[in-house]
Amino acid sequence: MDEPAVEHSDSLSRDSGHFEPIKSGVISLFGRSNAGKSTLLNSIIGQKLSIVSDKPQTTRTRILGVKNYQTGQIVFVDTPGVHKPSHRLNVRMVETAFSAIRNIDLLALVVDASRNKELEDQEVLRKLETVDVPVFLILNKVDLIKKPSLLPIIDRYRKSYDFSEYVPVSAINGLNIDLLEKLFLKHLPEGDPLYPEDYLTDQPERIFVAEFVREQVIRRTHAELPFSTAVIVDKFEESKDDSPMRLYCSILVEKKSQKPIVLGKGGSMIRRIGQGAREEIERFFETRVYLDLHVKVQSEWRENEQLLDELGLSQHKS
Ligand SMILES: Nc1nc2c(ncn2[C@@H]2O[C@H](COP(=O)(O)OP(=O)(O)OP(=O)(O)O)[C@@H](O)[C@H]2O)c(=O)[nH]1
Ligand SMILES: [Mg+2]
Repeated sequence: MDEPAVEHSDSLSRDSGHFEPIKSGVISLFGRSNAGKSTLLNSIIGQKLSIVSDKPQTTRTRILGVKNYQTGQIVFVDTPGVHKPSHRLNVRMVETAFSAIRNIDLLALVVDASRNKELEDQEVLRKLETVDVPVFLILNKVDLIKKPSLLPIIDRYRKSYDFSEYVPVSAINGLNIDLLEKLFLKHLPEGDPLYPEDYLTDQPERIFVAEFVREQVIRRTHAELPFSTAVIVDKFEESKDDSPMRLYCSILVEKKSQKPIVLGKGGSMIRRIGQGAREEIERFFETRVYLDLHVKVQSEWRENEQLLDELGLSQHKS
């Protein structure tokens, strides 16, 4: 969190000689898979809280990130992408996304402006009819399109829903992110911060470890593997004195035939996965890490309700 923390005794803040009200609220980043919701969360927070990949269905749970501003606090909620569910895992993911648009103060619909297939967004657009807070349309990935093509896209979305703001951004290179945050604050209600000023997220440390490993598997594998992999942290030992943090994880795959793919020739793939994940984990915890990875076959884990619970893929009914 790079912005100065909120400091106030009433609900006003002094900013360059005039008073501005202190704003506070929860904003959900909602939309189809791969639109760039997690990239946007990370860009706003200034730190990687949510894993990102070029494959759809990367985010599986609700991920919270809190940011303090001079004039308020925003609680951002990254959500799984809306898609057609094929397994119990995916049903839970979509339910989580739909429940995350309840009890919030502002909804940010994130779309991939470079795909320009707003018909694909019909299901998410229909959901907006049930929302009674301001809704922004965030047109992401504008670095991939030519400027003149933007207005017709905005016009088409405007016909589907009367959004409070239309904001073209590039989550990957930071274009218009400052503007977006200012607009968020403008539309949020006045109120006290919901969390203490040093609070970043509600996600347990173990989950970050599992997610950074899963991110490497998703990025380095293809076909069904990115979708059918889960990661469990079997043992988590904090670093003491000079010793590194010691982490032992299992990578679950669904089929025997997938195990040698994750291991790679002579173990080359799992070494690369381990190295990539270790770098992310070290950056996140700012400490040295020893990471031990195993691959386990757990058939049909995506249908196993108990295992889904254990993986923290909780059920959220909308
Ligand atoms: N060119 C470009 N690519 C982007 C931008 N934002 C995100 N991406 C890429 O889009 C892909 C998907 O990004 P994510 O942030 O994982 O998308 P998501 O909406 O969280 O996806 P799910 O979690 O699967 O719903 C990744 O390859 C990102 O690098 C952007 O502004 N410009
Ligand atoms: Mg995501």
